[in-house]
Amino acid sequence: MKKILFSICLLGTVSGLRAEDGHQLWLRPHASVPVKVVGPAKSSALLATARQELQQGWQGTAGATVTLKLTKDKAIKYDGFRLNAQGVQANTERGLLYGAFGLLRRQQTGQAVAEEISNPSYEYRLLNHWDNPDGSVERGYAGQSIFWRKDSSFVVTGHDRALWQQYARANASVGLNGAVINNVNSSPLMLSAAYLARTKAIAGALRPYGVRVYLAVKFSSPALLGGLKTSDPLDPAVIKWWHAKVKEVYQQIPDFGGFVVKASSEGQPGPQDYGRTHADGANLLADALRPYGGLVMWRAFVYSPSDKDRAKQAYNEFVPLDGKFLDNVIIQVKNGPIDFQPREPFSPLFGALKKTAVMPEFQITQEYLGQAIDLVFLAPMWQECLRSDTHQAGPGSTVARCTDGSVYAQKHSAMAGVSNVGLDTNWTGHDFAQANWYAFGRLAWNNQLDSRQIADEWLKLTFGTAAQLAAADWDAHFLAPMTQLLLASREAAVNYSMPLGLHHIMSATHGHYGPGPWWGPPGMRADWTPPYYHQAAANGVGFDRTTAGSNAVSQYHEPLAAEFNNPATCPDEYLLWFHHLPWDFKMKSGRTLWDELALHYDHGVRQVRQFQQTWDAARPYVDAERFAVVQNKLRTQSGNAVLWKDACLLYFQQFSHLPIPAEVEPPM
Ligand code: GCW
Repeated sequence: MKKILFSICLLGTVSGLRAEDGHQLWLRPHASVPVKVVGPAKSSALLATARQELQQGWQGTAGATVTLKLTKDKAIKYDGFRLNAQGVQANTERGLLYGAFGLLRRQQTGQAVAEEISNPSYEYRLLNHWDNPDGSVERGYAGQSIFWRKDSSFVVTGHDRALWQQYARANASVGLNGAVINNVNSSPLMLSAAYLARTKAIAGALRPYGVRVYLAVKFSSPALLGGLKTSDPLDPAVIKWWHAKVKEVYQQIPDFGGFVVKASSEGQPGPQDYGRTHADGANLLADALRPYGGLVMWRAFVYSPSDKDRAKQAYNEFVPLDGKFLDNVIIQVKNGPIDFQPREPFSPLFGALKKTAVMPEFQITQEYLGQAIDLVFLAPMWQECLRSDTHQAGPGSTVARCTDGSVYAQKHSAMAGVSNVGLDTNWTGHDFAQANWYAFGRLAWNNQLDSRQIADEWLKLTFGTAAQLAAADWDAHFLAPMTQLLLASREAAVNYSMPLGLHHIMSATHGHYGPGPWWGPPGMRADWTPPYYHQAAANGVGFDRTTAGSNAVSQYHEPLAAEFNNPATCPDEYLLWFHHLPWDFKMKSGRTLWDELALHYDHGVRQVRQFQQTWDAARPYVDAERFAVVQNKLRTQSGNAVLWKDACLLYFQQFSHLPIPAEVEPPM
C-alpha cells in the first residue's frame, strides 16, 4: 500500500502535478516486474530512494535479486559505482542511488548490463537557477520559479514538496548532486531568517535524492542585510559577520553546499568596490565555509565598458591571481569569453589558471539560442567546448581535462549549468528543452560522452515504449531521423543567426530572441550593442582580435594563438570572431566572405524546414499533444530563421553593397 501511495505521489496524481505523459521528463513510468532489492542493513532516506526506484522501474528478470552494497573500493571515485548483473556497489549512498538509476536506464534503453565502473568526471555537478525571491526567473522561459513565490507568505505546501521532489528525482537520475536555488544577481534577502527557513525546506525535499542546496549570495550582504558600514572583505566586522552567517546557515542545513558569487560584474557589488581583489573576496567566504566543508564558486564573468575588447577582461583579471585562492574556491567560467553565444571559442581562462580550480559554466536555458521556441539540442555545443584542446599543458589538455582534475592537481572539481526549469507543466517550456537538462547532467557525469549517445538515450527514454524499442520501424522512422535532427539543430541555429564567428548581434528589445545587428539606442553602453561586436563597415565585417587588433589571440596558448591570428588558418567558424575582413575576402571554399555568409544564413533556414519535415513524419510515433505543440514551435522557429537571414543580409548589405547570391532565397 505504501509503495502504491508513493508511486501515485511521484506520478503527481495526488498533488495534481505533471501526471501527463511527457511531463514526467525522461522518467515515465514503465511496466515493471517484481524485483527483490537487498541492501545495507542501515536505513537512510537515500537508500530508501534507491530501493524504491528499482522496485518501481525494474524491467529485468522477474523476481531477480539486486544487491546494493556499500564498499571501500579505490577504483570508484566520488559518487561513482560498480555495476554488474547482480547489483550495484559504491563507496557512498549517493553512488548506490546513481547505480540504481544507471541500471534502470540501461534496461529502458535496451543496453546490456555488463560489469563496469562508472565514475563521475566532476565531484560537484550543479544546476544554477537564476530564480528571484519574487518568483520570477531571469532568462527563464518555462514560467515562474519552482522554488520562490511572489506572494511573500512562506508556507511550504505539500504541492511545493512534491514538486521539489520530482525535480530532485530528475536530477538524481542523471547524477546531478547540487542546486543553486537563486539568481546570481542575488538579493541580500536570501540570507535572512525567513528565506533560510524556506531554503531549509527545499533542502529537506532534495536530500533523499542526494541533491544538496547552495545559495548565490550578494557580496554586499553585510552592509545591506547586516547593517554594517561596509562590506570590505578585509574589515574585521565583515569577516565576523560572514562567519556568523555561515554558522547560522549550517545550523539550519547541515549538508549545505556553499555559495556562488557574481561579484564586481554587471553592476553587482564586489571586492573591487573596496580596492580589493577577487581573491580577497572569495577567500573571505571560503574561510568561513571551510570548517563545514562548503565551497565557493566564484564567477569569472567580468567585463566593463572601458575595456576595448570585452573578451579579454576575465583573463586579465584572473590570471594574475592564479594560486592566490583557497582550495575550496572554484572559479566558475562560462564556456566562451563573451556570453553563452551560439558559438564562441572556449574561454582562454581554461587551462591558463594552473594553480586554481576552474569549473565550466554552461547555459542550459536558451537565452541566445531560441529560448523556449526554437528546438536546439545543446550537447554538441558543450561537447565542442569540453573537447577543445587548450594546449596549456601540452597537446591533449582539453577543457574537460583541465577542469576535471586530470591535468592540474586540484582539491575539488565541478561543472555548473544555468537551469531551464520553471513551473510550466513540461518543466522547460519546450518539450525538447528537457533534452538539454538531461544532456547537461549526463555530460557533468561523463565529460567524454558523445552527443549522439545522449540524444539516443533521451529519445528512447522520453518517447519510446518497450514495444517500440523492439520494433525495427521505430528505429528507422523515428529514432534515426530524430537523432539526426537533434545533432544538427545547434549548427542550424548558428547558421541562421550568427554564422562564421559573428556573435552578440541579437536584439535586446526582444530579450535576446531574434536579430538586431543594428540595435543600439542612444546613450547605450557600446559593449551591450551589436555594432561593437560585428564592426560592419564598407571595408568589411568582424572583430579584429589579432595581434594587430585587440590582441585577444595572445590569451590562447600556441599553436592556437598563431592559428587563430592568421585568417588563412583560423577555422571558418571563428573567422569573424578573430578577424575583420573585407567583404570579398576569399574563403577556403573559394567563395567570397559575403557569399559564404549569405549561404550559411540560407542553409540554416533550409535546415529548419528539414526539421519540420522530419517532425511531420514522426507523427505516428508521438502522442497528439506533444506532436502538435512541437509542430507549432517548429513553424515559429522556421519563421525566426527566415527573419534572421533576411534581417542580417539586408542589414549587412548596406555595407557590402554586394548582391545576394543566386542560390540564396531572396529576402521577403
Ligand atoms: O548572459 C547574461 C545575461 C544576464 C545574466 C548574466 C550572468 C544573471 O543576459 O541575464 O545575469 O549573463 O551570467 O551573470
